[in-house]
Parts: sequence; structure tokens; C-alpha cells
Amino acid sequence: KQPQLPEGPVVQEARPKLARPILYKVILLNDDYTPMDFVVAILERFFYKTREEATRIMLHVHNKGIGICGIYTREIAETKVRQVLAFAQEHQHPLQCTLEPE
Ligand code: NFA
Repeated sequence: KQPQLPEGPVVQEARPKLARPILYKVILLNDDYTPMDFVVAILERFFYKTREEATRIMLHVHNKGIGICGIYTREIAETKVRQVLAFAQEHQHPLQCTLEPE
């Protein structure tokens, strides 16, 4: 026997509650050796920044010692950190990159 279906119109919840994902900042650290244009290239390649935005972030890190490249869910943030560290190591630059909970 089939279960009873409701008669009249069925109204769906308009704004179902969604859990807010936990986000992580990907952080770049300044050092005295990594070339500025290499840091700009990293921000363009892995964080899809424009040349202008990449330059702004690079100078912020250079001047303040630390800066945010982007904010992502955990797996994406972890992947970005790995990509930056691998690319920096390949080119023998000491650039450091890490993540922290937002
Ligand atoms: N401080 C580095 C330099 O003067 C540039 C740099 C910027 C390095 C941001 C790391 C992060 N060549």
C-alpha cells in the first residue's frame, strides 16, 4: 500500500539552514631573500590575483612582515600552502606560507 501523499500544495522551506564552513586564512611571511617578483608570481599563479592586487599583497607582507593571500575551506587552504612551499623550494627561495583558522 502506497503512503498517503499530502493533498493541497506543498510549500518548500525557502531558506534551509546550512552549516557555515570553517574557513582558514592562507598567510604569507616576509623574508629577506625571496625576490619581490617571485612573490607576485605566486599570488597570480596560485591565488588568481591580478598583477595589481598581487603587488599590493606582496608589498603589505614586505612592509608588515605578514599578510593574507586568501580565505578558503580547509582542504583548499592546505593545498594552497603545499603548492606555495613546493614552488618556493623548487626555486630555492625560503618563502614561508602557513594557514590559520579565520
Ligand atoms: N622582503 C623580500 C625582498 O625584499 C620580498 C618579500 C615580500 C619576500 C613578501 C617574502 C614575502 N626581496
